[in-house]
Amino acid sequence: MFEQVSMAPADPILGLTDAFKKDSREDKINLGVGIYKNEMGQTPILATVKEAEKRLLAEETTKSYLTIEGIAAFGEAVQTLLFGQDAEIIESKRARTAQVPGGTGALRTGADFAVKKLGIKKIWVSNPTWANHGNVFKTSGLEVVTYDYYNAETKDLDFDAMLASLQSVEAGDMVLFHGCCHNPTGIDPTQEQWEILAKLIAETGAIPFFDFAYQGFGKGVQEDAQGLRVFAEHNTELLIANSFSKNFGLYNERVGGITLVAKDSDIADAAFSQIKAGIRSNYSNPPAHGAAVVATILNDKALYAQWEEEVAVMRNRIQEMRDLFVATLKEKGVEGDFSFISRQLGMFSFSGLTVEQVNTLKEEFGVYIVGSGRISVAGMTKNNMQPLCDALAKVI
Ligand code: PLP
Ligand code: TYF
Repeated sequence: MFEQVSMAPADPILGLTDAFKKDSREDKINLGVGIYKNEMGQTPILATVKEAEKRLLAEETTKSYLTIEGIAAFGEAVQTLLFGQDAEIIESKRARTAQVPGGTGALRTGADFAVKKLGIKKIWVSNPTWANHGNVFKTSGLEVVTYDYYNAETKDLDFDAMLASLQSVEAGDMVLFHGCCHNPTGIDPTQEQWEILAKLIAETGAIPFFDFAYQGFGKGVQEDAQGLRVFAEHNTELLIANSFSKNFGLYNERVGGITLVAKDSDIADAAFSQIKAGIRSNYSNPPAHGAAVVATILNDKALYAQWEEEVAVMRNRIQEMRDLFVATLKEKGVEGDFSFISRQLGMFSFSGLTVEQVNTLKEEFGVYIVGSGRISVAGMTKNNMQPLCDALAKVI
């Protein structure tokens, strides 16, 4: 029967990585996939992760199954990271967290729950958004519609247009927000804008779903949670999909959390039992190693402090590359104001490059950028900055 099946389209981002690997040019530059690279162009293992792994190797006594929801200390640590120390949500036991395989696993688990147990039919996502959002939500059975987000002219958030499209949200819909470091634009709402959005969504009776894949990459671990925390003040029900792929560099360990917040603890228990039932019928229970590493670090005062430093190093290096990129383009006399790149947050910048320019960069200069013009700033280094900006000077 398999001969009836046609070839699936390549993932636009992962397909680019494949093409990059096949490129034999030595001076090729990969600004495609959102993976952090250090000044040497490497994606290193964090020192805190190495230390936690050393401890786990010495102390682990069993490889027996975890529970469906995973390591309890992991779930508690996730909630503290999301809502803050001593948050009301935690004190009143209104949140439940399941350890899941990555942010993607969290999105899928949340979407399955929304469709099967809440009867939700439609999810609103920003235009543009991460390419995989549509895949995940459609596979869960949701209709995916978009709200306006980006103003290509001002290279900023089009907040008025965003509010105007969100006027059409109805009770029983779900609305996805990027907790911070919006992928692909690098543009987040301000504190005041989060307030307005939080109140608006509360009035609609829709469920807010936060995708939180870059906590710590924007302004800081606590600062980046402000939008979510404002939403939690105005909305008694929430779903949050968080990923530890980037901020712990645990990409291939597949570590994330799905957290639900309910009106009270009893409602949370019943709702969470259905999330667990969904997991049971999907992959039964999560892999242990990555989450054990995260729990070890987040629950140890010294390791936590060191981890925050390590996240700050990654965040600051990206910001430094943003500023250097803007300065180098100017130095080379490239026309236009690129200062918006310094203002954007997280791994990505929406460059405004056209598909033709992106193609020329790849074919003639070995510079790999996603077709949308999204640049992974995390792939820039002091070493590749000159050739990168020379190439850009030629195509712009
Ligand atoms: N959400 C967004 C916005 C992302 O950019 C990513 C990864 O790049 C994810 C979710 C998925 O994260 P994970 O790799 O943990 O599945
Ligand atoms: O660069 C991005 O936006 C992501 C990266 O399983 C990514 O698509 C790659 C593989 C994966 C999840 C995310």
